[in-house]
Amino acid sequence: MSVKTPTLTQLPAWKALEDHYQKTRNLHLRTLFAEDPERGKRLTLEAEGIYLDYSKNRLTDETIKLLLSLAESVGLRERIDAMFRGDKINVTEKRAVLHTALRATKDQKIIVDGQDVVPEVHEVLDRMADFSQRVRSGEWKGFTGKRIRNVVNIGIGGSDLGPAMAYEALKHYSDRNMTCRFVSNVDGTDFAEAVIDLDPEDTLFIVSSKTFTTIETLTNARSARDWLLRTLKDDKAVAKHFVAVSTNATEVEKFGIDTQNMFGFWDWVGGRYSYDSAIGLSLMIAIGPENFRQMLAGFHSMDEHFRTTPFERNLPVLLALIGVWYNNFFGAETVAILPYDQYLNRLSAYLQQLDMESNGKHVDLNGNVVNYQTGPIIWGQPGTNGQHAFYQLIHQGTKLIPCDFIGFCQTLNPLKPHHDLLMANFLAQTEALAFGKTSAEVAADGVPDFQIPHRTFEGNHPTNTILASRLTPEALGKIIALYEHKVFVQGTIWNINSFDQWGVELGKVLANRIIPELESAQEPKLSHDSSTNTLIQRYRQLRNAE
Ligand code: G6Q
Repeated sequence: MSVKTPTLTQLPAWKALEDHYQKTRNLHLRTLFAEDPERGKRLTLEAEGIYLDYSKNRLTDETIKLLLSLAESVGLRERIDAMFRGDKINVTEKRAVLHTALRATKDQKIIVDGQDVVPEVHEVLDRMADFSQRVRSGEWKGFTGKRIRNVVNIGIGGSDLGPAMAYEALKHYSDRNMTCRFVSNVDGTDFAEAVIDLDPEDTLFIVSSKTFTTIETLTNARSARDWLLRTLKDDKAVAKHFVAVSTNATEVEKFGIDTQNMFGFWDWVGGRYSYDSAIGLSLMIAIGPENFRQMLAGFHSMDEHFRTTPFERNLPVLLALIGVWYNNFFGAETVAILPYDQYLNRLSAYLQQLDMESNGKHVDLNGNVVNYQTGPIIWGQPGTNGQHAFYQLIHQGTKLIPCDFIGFCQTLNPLKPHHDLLMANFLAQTEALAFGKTSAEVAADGVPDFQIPHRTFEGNHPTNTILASRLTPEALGKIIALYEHKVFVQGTIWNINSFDQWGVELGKVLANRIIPELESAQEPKLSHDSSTNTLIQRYRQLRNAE
């Protein structure tokens, strides 16, 4: 790990960007487009079937040049090589970061602690494929001999959001004779509603937990076991209705799941980077092994693009640099992810974890508190729904919100005239955000004077447009890898560890002190602050009230 001295904000490349920002901050996209009629063609990039139009950003060729030189001066090339090589770049946990190995081809060699991990990855994938086929074909039967019709993944965070997002995204490719559900919240409502109409005899639970110690997941898994045994009344049924995905065989066994029915992964796969490992088992059962492999091929092609392409033509690098430009120079605090595809309705929730858990850090790799902004707040919803809700603030509020618009040229549900309407909105929004509507234009429409300021649109709101042909498993893999690497590039620039999550670990222990205080029959002796004490007492008094 190279220690960066001087710190980021003292680098000449950073200072040059600061100067450049002062000179260009008021440039309007209207001017930039007027001055360069080719801008919308020029500031684009196509790779691996993904087209990125970054022309509607508040930047010039000089901005890109300076951002690229920032990437060079923080040693990005060296960090990319270190990650792909399996160096232990997750320094606080002393781990390699090798989600890219999960989609490596059989002929690759990736050595961790003296061992090539690629054969193990493929062995697990083959076992997953075999199991998925047996479930899908009906060969794997429930305890009473019925074929499995329902798959319920129990997991949380990285062991939930990925498969849940991808299942929704690839529902078109799923076996519609099966249902697939995801239970994550420790709120019993989540479990209760997920199984309300299911029959235990044809339901398979996949307990997904890297550590197999996460309280939410284990509580849900125990409730699932009770629910199953209430009907099937024989402990032996568990083996037919429960499988586990974990790195912790001891805990899996303790829970009562046969380790024969356990699918492993490795400590070099972070939770939020894990859905293309065995954590994706529910997804593989839903869409089938072949589609899952297509998705991995998509991931891999974006990995190779990222690893080998010069930075100026490198999709994740460019997206990351543009993000840094707004985050660190314009002071933008959030980024909106706006997919124009209903199947991607969980994408922003997924990217929220990927980005915010990775880059929500305030100390650098050397443990020093940073004096610059790190990861942005990620949020969003599919268009066109968001247009009828929060776009108002993006168009006319006081905040700068860079947006990623993601769309597809072909629909999977060709129901005329929907797709053209959807895409007309997709295109119209980025156009309106960039160019707005001047007061003169509003007046020319005959709008009464008192309304003119209210109906004027400043414009100059930056967007990236990401366009692909069709939402296939492969395209999904490419899009997710694009964002994974974008997050990594930004983390590299900010010199932070994008691969630990001590804030999440804290959450896992915080409640432990209060649980016995809520559960005890005796009035507990409380020693929290006065607010927490009073709330605990109030909860204890009211929870059983009529
Ligand atoms: C992801 C995080 C976190 C984790 C969950 C579930 O990067 O570490 O979201 O995935 O807390 O953890 P387990 O898989 O160990 O249950």
